[in-house]
Amino acid sequence: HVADTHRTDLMTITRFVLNEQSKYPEARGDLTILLNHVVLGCKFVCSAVNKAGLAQLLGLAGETNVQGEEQKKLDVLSNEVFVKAFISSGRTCMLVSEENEEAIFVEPSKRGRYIVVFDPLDGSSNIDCGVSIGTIFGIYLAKDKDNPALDDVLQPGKKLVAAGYCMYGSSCTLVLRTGSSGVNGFTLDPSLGEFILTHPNIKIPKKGKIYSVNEGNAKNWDAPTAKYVEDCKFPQDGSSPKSLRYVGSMVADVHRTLLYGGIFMYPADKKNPNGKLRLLYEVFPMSYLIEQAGGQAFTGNQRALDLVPKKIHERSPVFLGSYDDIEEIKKLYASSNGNN
Ligand code: P6P
Repeated sequence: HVADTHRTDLMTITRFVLNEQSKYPEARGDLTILLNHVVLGCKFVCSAVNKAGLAQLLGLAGETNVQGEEQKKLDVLSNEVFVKAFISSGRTCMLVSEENEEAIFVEPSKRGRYIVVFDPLDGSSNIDCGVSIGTIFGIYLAKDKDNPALDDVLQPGKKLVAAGYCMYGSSCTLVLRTGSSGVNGFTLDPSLGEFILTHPNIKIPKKGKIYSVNEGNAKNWDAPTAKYVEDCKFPQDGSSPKSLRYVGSMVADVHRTLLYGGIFMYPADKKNPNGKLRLLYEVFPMSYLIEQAGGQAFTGNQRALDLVPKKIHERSPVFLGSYDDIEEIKKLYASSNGNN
């Protein structure tokens, strides 16, 4: 009976977001409209990414299309689609994209109360080999939509009102946290063109058996990170070693960590004192989701979501995942900071 109900009572992301809105009688539906435009962008990118492999075959990428236009790179195309979708929603006043050096201030006639920080196609260097890639986004509320300022977006991640990612892999999965709900996952049913709720109220396992890091940077790690990884491989307490899983595409590595547990880390190292990942539109949205799912996100010095950005493209080290696993790395940094 349950299976039938599920089949005939489809919970689409559109219905889900509307249900969320109904919990706030005073809500004007602006966030609902904005999220619908996020979903529109994700559907477009999913379709474009799935065709990417055929682009060369069909003579699309790098060639000129029928209008004689140079075929755009997927990440540029994805960025344009999201920028246009957010502006046309009429619910944003500022946008910060990984693809744009400067923040985009929306023209006054189209301004709304929200600010979107996003990476339109993270991990895009993996497209040509078919590895999963994704869109990552976070949504802030502007103080005054008619006078948006950078200060509105240089806010700690704990101020986010919503965040999520869409992973373009064997399936197209959108994971989102908005309003008072928990973390929910939706899978695109291409035959319906709808995202269907497939992972309700995701909770990350309290402890995991997987660590995820680019071991190629081991030469440059600081002592706490090196010690933590050593303990993953040669546990002191006689427990079995953890498994290493590293895709090299943040959305894929974080999605696996969220569902299976364990730890994902991009630490600082001698070459990159702030790590590699961008704070506003990679570290904050993923940390927000992991925390809301019962995990933790740590920078090596503090809770990731407490960090106050000074620049829109600044980087930050990050250790995120299962609550107990992050406790371990926090102890190692605490004792190391204590000794310094
Ligand atoms: P590395 C992809 O380029 C990316 O920005 C993230 O998606 C990913 O987690 C990281 O960089 C991988 O970096 O140095 O391990 O190749």
